Amino acid sequence: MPIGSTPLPRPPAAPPARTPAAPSSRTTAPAAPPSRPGKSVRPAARPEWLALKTHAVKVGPMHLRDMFKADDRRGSKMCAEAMGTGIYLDYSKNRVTDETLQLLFKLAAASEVTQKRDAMFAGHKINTTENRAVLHVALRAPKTATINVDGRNVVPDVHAVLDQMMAFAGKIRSGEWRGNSGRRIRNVINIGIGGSDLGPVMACEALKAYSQRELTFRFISNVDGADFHEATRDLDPGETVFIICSKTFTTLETLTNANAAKQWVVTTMRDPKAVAKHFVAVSTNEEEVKKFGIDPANMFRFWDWVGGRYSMDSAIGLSTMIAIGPENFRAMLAGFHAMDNHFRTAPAERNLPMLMGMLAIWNNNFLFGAETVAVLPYSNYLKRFPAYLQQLTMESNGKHIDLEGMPVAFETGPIYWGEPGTNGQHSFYQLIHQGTRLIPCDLIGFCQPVDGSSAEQHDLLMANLFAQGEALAFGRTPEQAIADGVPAALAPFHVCQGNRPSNTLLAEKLTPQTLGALVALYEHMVFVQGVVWNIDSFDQFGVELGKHLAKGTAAEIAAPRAAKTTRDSSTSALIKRYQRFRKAT
Ligand code: G6Q
Repeated sequence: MPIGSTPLPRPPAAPPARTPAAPSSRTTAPAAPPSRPGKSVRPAARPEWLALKTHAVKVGPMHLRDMFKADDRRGSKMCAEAMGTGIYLDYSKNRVTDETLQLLFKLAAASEVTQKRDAMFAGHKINTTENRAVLHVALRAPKTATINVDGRNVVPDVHAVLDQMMAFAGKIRSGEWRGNSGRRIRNVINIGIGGSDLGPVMACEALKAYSQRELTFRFISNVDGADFHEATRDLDPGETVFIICSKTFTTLETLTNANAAKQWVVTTMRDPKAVAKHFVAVSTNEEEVKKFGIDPANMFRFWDWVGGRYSMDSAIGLSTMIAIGPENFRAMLAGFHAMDNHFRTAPAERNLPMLMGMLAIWNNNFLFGAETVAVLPYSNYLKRFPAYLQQLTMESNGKHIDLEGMPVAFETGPIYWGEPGTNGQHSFYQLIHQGTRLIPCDLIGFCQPVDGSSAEQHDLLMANLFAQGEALAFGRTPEQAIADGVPAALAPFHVCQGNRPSNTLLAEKLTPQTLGALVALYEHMVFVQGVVWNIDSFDQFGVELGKHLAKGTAAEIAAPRAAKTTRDSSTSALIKRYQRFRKAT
């Protein structure tokens, strides 16, 4: 499909047969999806959805070049700042008109985004498939707030855990906490996976400049023993503390790595009691923590109303707090909270999560059927941010069943991916500029560098960000190419069609506060999308299926080669071949 010219809107998807999807026997989903009598919401059948479909036919042929020419204030009009967070969004390089925005806001209103947002903040059980409240916003609520779940105010519990974390982090940072042989702790290793890993990994990298540099931070997630080996091979267990992060404390990868760590510590130090000084846990499951041998006094709690991918500001962030210190951690929470307040109170047209959520829906469902979004942070410290966002967005909104238990009639969660600029410019940006696919981009930049990097070097970094946004939107015409000295015969190869949409997020500086606000922005953007698509953004039965399957397969690998299998012929042949060669080596 030619991107720069006239992409036809996708033909409306055939309405699916409204038969309930068969519940998977492997998940813990309730057999019958939660029904909401009298509320059969079918987003694609809403008049507001259909109005956007019609409108897309009109906007499809328009080029950003003409939109900017027609209104020289577009760049200063189509922008918004989330007050109190320092985050500024320029969305003018999206292929939208004022009318598009109005229609998108009407769709949001018809989908009851604000009512559902308020229900989330009030602690209602909006994660209906798991019958849970969704209260990551309580993790950053001030002490004075009241948020009830099942009649109990959870805010004091949150602050009690924060105090416990602060005390422990302070002891590690000051050297007061000693290892079993009396030596100071110099290495902190987080063992966890998915939501119990990606947030701390990203935050520790993003805020490295604020961290206590004498401490080494490492993260072990993969069940591949190489991950454990590489993280520990040059460390002294006597100077190492392990934080075992697992909401359930039953996750195969985490427990396997935690046991490997226990063995490493106990055998090297020749003392089973060493566990007490070298292991702490972050979990909701006290019983399993105790079974592992960790004293519950060294356990940091969180709650079932915190989803794994929404947990980096809970006790799961303990490694982050040790790295950057309690004060900086509090500043990060304040950033999250400032964005929560903005999301709760700003009108739609100035509300960043609402704008980004609805614009992504426009790109995904109406104008282009854009299948992916590239996240391009112009900050090397944010190099793990795209990976973090992949989980946040794709685990939340990668759903094909709506809240009524019916298949959806449209595309849901786009694929998020990315790399920091300027590195990506020297590889995959080619496809974004001149390929056949439409890839909306989020460009993220900061006005000031964090570390000792020179102002000149930072100017160059930001010049690249601005230039890329411009090139994506306006491209390069054959005339411009020829004027730049390209021979006429080669001009077509140098043409960039432009008309590639992008958001630019600009903040003053990458501080703990800014990082918190940035993460909360994407959390709430995901929420807005999930509400409009009428899906449960807070369950993850697909991920759980993987956990379940791996256990059965591991048992089969351990069984004798001749053992009977119930598996398909491909999987069973692969297992047998693996068993043969595994033995041979
Ligand atoms: C996140 C997911 C998933 C989860 C991991 C680890 O939202 O549910 O990524 O965080 O599977 O689970 P545990 O914390 O229970 O070990």
